[in-house]
Amino acid sequence: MRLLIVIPAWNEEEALPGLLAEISRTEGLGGDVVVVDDGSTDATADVARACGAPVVSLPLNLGVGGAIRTGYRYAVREGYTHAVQVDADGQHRPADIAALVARMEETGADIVIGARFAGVGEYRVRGPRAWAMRFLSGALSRVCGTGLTDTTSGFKLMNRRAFSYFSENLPSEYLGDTIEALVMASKAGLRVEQVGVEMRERQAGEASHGGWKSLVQLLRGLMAMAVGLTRPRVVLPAAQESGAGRKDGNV
Ligand SMILES: Nc1nc2c(ncn2[C@@H]2O[C@H](COP(=O)(O)OP(=O)(O)OP(=O)(O)O)[C@@H](O)[C@H]2O)c(=O)[nH]1
Ligand SMILES: [Mg+2]
Repeated sequence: MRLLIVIPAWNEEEALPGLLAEISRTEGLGGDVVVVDDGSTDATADVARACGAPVVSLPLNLGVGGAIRTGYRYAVREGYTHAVQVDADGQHRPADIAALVARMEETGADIVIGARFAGVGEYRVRGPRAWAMRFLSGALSRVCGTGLTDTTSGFKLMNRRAFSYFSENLPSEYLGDTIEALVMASKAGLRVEQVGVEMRERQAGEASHGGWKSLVQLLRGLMAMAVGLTRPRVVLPAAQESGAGRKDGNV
């Protein structure tokens, strides 16, 4: 297994050093890191390089989906077999990557989501945001044919078959990298599973959501799902043909 930890980062100069230090302290992780600097206007790229992490810098802000897609292209080009997205703000615990890997090995899934609200951790959401998340989880569990509790989680492990597909197809629109991507996974015959993880509050910087904005988020989530459902089914090459070890293409 060659694991790449993809860290999308947009103006994360404050949180990034702590996360990178935590990754190097985490025993038995055995993965490489790439930071995708998503057109930051602060010192994100310099801070990451100073910590010794390779950085891919986007010339403009593409949004989380665009940043992750760049990371997957890097993973394809460099011949990684697995890629895991870990947010730069410190919400995801690097120590939990092992649980995602174990779940993938146990279930044979192509994608494993590190999920909140699955009986692990103290992360709680209340009010409209909780209703929106619960509704979307119920609907997407049906689409994906498996029980999902956290469909907007950005903590995801993919095997090469899955990240090769998303390296060319992951939408960069809002909720495209989470909700629509899960519908796309189902349409491409990729198996999705989840494992409960503890998720922290972001360690620095500002939160991007909250309160009644969540109802707007629900509507947008439903639209993202509807767009996903209009996509045609996709037949992906079998695992051994999905280009493992291939080293071409540009990031
Ligand atoms: N919001 C946002 N985040 C981006 C963008 N590009 C890359 N990212 C990174 O994507 C990750 C997820 O973004 P967050 O803003 O933390 O989204 P979130 O976890 O849903 O929301 P918070 O609770 O506010 O942390 C972080 O590591 C960001 O630095 C972008 O254009 N917008
Ligand atoms: Mg976050």
